[in-house]
Amino acid sequence: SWPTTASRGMFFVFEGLDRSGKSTQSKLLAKHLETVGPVKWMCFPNRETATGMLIDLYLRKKIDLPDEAIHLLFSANRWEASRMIVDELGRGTHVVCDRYAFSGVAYSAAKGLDFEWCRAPDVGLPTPDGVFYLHVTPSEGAKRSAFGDERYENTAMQTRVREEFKRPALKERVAWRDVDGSREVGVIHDEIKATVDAIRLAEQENGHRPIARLWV
Ligand code: NYM
Ligand code: MG
Repeated sequence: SWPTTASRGMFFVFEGLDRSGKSTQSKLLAKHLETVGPVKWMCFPNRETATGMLIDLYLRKKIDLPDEAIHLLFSANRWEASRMIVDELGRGTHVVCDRYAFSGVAYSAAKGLDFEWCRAPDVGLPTPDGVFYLHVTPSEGAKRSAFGDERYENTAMQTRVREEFKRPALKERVAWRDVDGSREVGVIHDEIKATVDAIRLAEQENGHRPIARLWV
């Protein structure tokens, strides 16, 4: 595990398909946590960094890359930020993240890459204290605004990604929570807020556990 101080920030991740409400909910949680202390909101891919610029070109179909190569770039994009995440948590800042390694594995495995091969490069990243998986039924998803025209934003791909997100190996030693994302924004937020506050209280009472490494 990573070295940490006695009191650290908590690390929460939002996962789900495109259009599942991750951005909305992660920003609402960040706003809620700001009432108790400093918060850092982040998203993956972070398109601003060196690897992120290539990822952005790939997603916008400006460049082509082998499935394996883009998979490793997505993972590298997280490793670029890993030290910063650990440092922020150590400083007592809560970190809220829109997508993480779980998207990395689910989207690449959905293209046919071997699941364990996909998981390997992300092994050892800082583990979140809670993952909220926002799930929407295909029929609810269809009611939402149309997909954009980035890579992966089509029904066939989303259907395959949904299946990959169900794999138990993705959730091994991970505080994973399925959240019904078909409901109203405020209802979903209230449920997540209650869960997060319970996790924070338990940590305060039992003492903070060190930041574990993912899938180790
Ligand atoms: N995506 C995201 C991956 O394929 N692998 C990853 O590791 C991550 C973090 O990028 N369709 C895909 C999922 C999305 C796309 O993300 C861009 P967003 O959150 O839609 O901007
Ligand atoms: Mg998207």
